[in-house]
Amino acid sequence: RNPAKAVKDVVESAAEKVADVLSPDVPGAPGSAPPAVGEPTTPHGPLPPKPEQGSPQTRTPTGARTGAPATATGQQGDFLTTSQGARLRDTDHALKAGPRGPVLLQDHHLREKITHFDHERIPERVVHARGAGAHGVFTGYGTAENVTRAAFLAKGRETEVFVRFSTVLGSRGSADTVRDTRGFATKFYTDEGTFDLVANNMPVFFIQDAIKFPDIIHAAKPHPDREIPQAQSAHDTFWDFVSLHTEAQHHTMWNMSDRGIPRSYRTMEGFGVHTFRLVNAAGETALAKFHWKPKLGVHSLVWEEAQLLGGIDPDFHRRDLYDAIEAGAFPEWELGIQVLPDTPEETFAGIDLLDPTKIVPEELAPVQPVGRLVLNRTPSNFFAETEQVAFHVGHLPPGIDVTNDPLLQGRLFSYVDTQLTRLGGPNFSQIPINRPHAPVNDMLRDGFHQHAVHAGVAPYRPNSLDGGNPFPAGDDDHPFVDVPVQVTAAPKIRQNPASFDDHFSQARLFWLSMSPVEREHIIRAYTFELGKCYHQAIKERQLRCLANIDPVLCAEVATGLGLPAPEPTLPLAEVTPSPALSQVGRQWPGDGRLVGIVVDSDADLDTVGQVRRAVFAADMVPLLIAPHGGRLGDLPVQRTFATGRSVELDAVLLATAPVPAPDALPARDARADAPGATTVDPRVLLLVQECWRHAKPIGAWDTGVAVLDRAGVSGTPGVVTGDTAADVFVGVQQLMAQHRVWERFPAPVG
Ligand code: HDE
Repeated sequence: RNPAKAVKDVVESAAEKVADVLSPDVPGAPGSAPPAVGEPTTPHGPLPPKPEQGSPQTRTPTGARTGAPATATGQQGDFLTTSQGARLRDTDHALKAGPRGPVLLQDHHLREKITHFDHERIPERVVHARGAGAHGVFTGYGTAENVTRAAFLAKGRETEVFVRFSTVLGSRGSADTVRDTRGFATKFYTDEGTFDLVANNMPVFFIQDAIKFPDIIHAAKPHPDREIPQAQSAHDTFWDFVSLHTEAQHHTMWNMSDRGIPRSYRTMEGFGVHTFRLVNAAGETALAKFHWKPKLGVHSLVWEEAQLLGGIDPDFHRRDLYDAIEAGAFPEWELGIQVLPDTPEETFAGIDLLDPTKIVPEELAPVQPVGRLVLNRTPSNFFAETEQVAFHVGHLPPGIDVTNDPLLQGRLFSYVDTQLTRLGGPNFSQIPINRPHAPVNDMLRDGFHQHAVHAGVAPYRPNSLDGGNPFPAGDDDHPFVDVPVQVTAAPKIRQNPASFDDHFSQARLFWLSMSPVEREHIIRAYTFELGKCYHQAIKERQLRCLANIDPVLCAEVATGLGLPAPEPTLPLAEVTPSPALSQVGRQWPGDGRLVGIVVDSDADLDTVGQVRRAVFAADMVPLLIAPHGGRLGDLPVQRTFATGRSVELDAVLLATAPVPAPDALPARDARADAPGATTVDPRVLLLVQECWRHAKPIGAWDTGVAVLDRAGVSGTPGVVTGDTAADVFVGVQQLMAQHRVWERFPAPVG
């Protein structure tokens, strides 16, 4: 399905429906009462299966479709049964010796019900516990054929995918908008076996060798004594580790930048981090780095928004993902590769390609698009799909192979190992979401949770009893072939190459590539995080690291901490900035962005209706924010002044100047009594002032203009007024293309 067309369809034929999806007051919308089906007193036939109950759930372990959605069960039959299918008369009362008990041990239904409940939870992921997933389709462009034989990249080839986004540090129930790295793991169910691209939204990692992974994670997770802080890096153990283990400085800089607080999963880049080795049909190899490029561009929250959202809507990113898909604004990325020659040195432009703390700037090796990912379906069941999905960097199709990056090599071990505990045994690839879509014909047998009923007597090779099956694939049968890379004769040693000792040059490259406003954000982030540390020695040590990255950065953070700025201990690296790393200065489409429209019964509702349609026509979603829920005239209200908060909006339009309800508390803000003051509902004032602080475009017409005066923002950058509401929206839309009104941020750091 073409997402652009889907949005147009929504606009033209069902504009109301999209708004209704977001309206808690409309039947069928999330949060509203379910559609009326009568009182639940009589057995009735099964509900129709949801469309999502199709593949990949309907695959057998051998990849064959079963026809019936055998695994899509639950709440669909006429009668309640035990797990064995016996119909039950009563599930509300335990079996007792008389109404006053005691309860009888023989009550199998009671024990089955409670025992199953007792075991409903599985261990959360040790990292990346908090996540949200979606199904989609990947379409190859055919542009990678000269470098890889991976068939799913062929021109026009469509492959089903499941993507799971995540934060790294927080528990399953933690907030979405914390400052952290984000996971971006994609399972491509290719015809040649599953390919898992287990990526992050940052292109580098804290450590160069997998053996350090427990160290960085122990340091970053909550302190072991009090188990705080949750989902944060702003604490002593994290900064203790990264200031001592200086190879972490580059990744830490990314975390302190706006990349650490994405606006949406839809506006994140993704990076495979490691260098992979590609093999083409002729057996020639190239090195490559994988990139996901979001269609909507890279956008971030501002720190105050992220903090507010942690309380107001801890599910902000999840909700955004699901709402966008359900509204037809399907999230979209291009997969790209940087292709680098496979030389014995495994370096490019002096950059060691096995060092996962280094990037290759796009200006030196352009990212070449090789396919398109569209997420178009939300999961039917969070646990079955998002929680049970199991990724592995070793799940590779023919044409893509690993390199000797020591971080990648350790990951190759870790991912199966962790699933053994998390998913309870070695058969997790038989869980519906993990089943390959390619035919599976392995000789793995038995084990906990074995679902397959394997036929045959000879799961070994060679055999004659099963006719010699299964046979190894020949060269012409598209097998996975390990690239016969030359292993250099070298002593067995616990050591990294000398080039891995450069820990600061690319942190400096990143810093110098930022625009002034992005640098300002980085300074504030370091100052905030180090300001939350208790130990003076840690702050001083991190300042010494910053001095080796950039003296301005170091001095600004030192000032914020009230500490002297140390001198660098190493010469500052000579680097060429990479403009591609900056988020500022580009224009992006606004698909699926949220535009709040403040209205009340005094507003010109015809004009509001026209603006609302214009917002839809721009592929954005209008949210009417009114004093009460329900409808204003014919228009559905999505948020009230009580439930609407600025942080979920990308821009706000004011069609009116709502006065506070006479009985509202607080009825008026303090300044309302000042001579000549216009009284505006303080919740609307707060909304406008927050939008202004967070550098969001603001527009007003008619009496709405008075709100700008009361909020003290009239005539400032990014505040649009005009003769007609249509003009105002056009002005706001233009501003939205650059995401924020960057001029509103404090004076740039030079
Ligand atoms: Fe992971 N990582 N990781 N990681 N990782 C896991 O596997 C690990 C690394 C990444 O949504 C775990 O199934 C080691 C880099 C993502 O299910 C575990 C090392 C990158 C996800 C694990 C790394 C990642 C994980 C925990 C250093 C970016 C979430 C649960 C050698 C390229 C996948 C699980 C999902 C999850 C180990 C480093 C990305 C423990 C040992 C670098 C997106 O196996």
